[in-house]
Amino acid sequence: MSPITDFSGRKYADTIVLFDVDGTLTPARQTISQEMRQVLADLRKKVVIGFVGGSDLSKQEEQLGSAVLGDFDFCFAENGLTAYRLGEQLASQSFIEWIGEEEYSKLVNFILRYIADMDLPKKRGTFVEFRNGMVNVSPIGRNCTREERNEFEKFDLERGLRQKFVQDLKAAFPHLALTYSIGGQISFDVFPTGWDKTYCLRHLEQHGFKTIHFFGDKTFKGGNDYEIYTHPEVTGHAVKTPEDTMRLLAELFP
Ligand code: M1P
Repeated sequence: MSPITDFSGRKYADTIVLFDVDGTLTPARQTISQEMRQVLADLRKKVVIGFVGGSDLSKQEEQLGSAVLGDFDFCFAENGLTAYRLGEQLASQSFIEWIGEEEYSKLVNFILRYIADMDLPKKRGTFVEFRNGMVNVSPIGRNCTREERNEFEKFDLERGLRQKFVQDLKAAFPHLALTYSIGGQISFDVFPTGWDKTYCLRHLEQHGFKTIHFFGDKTFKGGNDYEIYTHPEVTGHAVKTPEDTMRLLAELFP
């Protein structure tokens, strides 16, 4: 285990604080406030900080700022399947290598046919977003407007369309060890079982942190923060909003 030499200037160099993004650092798919930026900059003088989100890095750059790789010590996009430490990319695995082209093709064909048969008030574009560590599936399509996004979320909450979609995928592909995670408003993520947010902890092993804090808003069973929030090596904190996060941080790290 190598010592935490790069973080030795911090007051608690053996403590890392990880944050979910949507609902924890920012409102869902929106940008970080100036107040939160300042809170994180002050926190970084005391501890090592990182974020772990389900989205890909480009969306996190939109939300947390284009300088995100410099503002956080660890950046974990796609649950840590795309990972950076002090701005340098870390080696990782990929979804397509794991699943193989043949099975992927069957999976994506099923998804596209399923969406074609869905009766929705609106459909837009980008129904499947292919990422390094997962695929993201959206019945309305990822390039809907913010208003359409909010409408779909409400429509889905009333009907459980994504829940049913996930059940049907599980039934159609029982031989694939896949996890389906509904972490946002309009979509769900599909990734190999075990590649949830706990995946990012693999990148921390060599650093020997004594305390790993995690803040998230979807910490309930079935939420995409649940696994890391309940991990035995992690001290989990459940929050409801970014304001909640700031309040808790002030209590924990005065
Ligand atoms: O970070 C939570 C989720 O954010 C987005 O979800 P949606 O677009 O449905 O609101 C996606 O990037 C998703 O992958 C991610 O898990």
